[in-house]
Amino acid sequence: MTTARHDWTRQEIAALFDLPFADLVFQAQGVHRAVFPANAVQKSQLLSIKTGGCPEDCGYCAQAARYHTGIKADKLMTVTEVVAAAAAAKASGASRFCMGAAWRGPRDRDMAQLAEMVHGVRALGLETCMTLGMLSGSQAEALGQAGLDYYNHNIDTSPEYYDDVASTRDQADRLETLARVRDAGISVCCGGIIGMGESRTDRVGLIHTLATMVPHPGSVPVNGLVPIAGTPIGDAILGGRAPAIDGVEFARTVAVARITMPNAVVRLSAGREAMSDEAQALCFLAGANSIFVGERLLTTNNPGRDRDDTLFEKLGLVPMEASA
Ligand code: SAM
Ligand code: DTB
Ligand code: SF4
Repeated sequence: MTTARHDWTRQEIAALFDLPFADLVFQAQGVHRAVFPANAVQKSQLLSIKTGGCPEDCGYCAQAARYHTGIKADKLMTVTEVVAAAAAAKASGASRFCMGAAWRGPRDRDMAQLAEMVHGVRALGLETCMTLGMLSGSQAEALGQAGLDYYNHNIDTSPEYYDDVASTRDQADRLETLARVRDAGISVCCGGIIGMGESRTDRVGLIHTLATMVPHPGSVPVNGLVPIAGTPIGDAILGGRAPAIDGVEFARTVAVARITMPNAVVRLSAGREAMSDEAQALCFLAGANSIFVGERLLTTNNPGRDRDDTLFEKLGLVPMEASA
């Protein structure tokens, strides 16, 4: 652990983004090495425990019921199915297991089943994370009591751009859930998506919101947009009406997250399937130290074990052990 600042200004964050690339990455790598083992990258596995049919309108999401994306709605998986998937993930080398549900928020009557999933997955020695949408205070407490290590709830982008991304909720609603998660003693996993047509200023605003949280999120996912046909944002990118992700700009965002939130695990999350090995290597140099492994994220493809084993071998990376 190192002392972390919470008083970052937008100007300071913009100045980091503006640095020559090598200066930025050199600084990020220095911060990284002062806190984390240099070449260790955590392997996390995602499981969609409840897919599709979501009432929200997030403009990037394959699971929003209102967009025609070809994803069919499923009901909540059973505890046995989830624990079996977690055991398989552990056997293939994951040390963290993240369970995602396409809900605006869970129903109170689902909470007992969700708590059992946390118990079952933790008992395997895996670090646990859930992402279930908005939580009430009592729902957050129930998950905390079940021993959930992290709750993922992303702010996605800057406060100014958020209304262009989703209209069925405000970013302020997200911040309220995050406060409830903290109050329940659960570590916060919070980040955003790059490549949704946002500006550099929006990326500065995203990192500024995260880096001024007290405490910082323990875990910061930086997702590269996976453009989904049938969603407003995916169609804009696929149709060339908004710019696709630039690999160097993506690595800059990772570096700025690493420098401003030195103790956080920075996650190179969605979007790796479309990234070259070189682009991913830049992100590791910039301080990313966690990835999702396996062939699927929630509804989209991920590189899979063979490609990632080769990547780890090529770059001399080693898996990070579970801290749970
Ligand atoms: N429904 C819950 C919620 O929105 O909080 C949990 C699941 S939601 C799919 C989890 C996160 O995945 C979103 O907040 C978003 O940041 C990320 N995500 C979803 N679709 C994505 C996409 N097409 N590309 C990149 N990231 C995506
Ligand atoms: C996060 O920030 N990224 C993960 C996890 N949290 C839940 C989700 C990525 C989803 C990518 C699109 C999909 O597979 O549907
Ligand atoms: Fe629903 Fe989450 Fe997708 Fe938004 S990101 S539509 S809340 S599943």
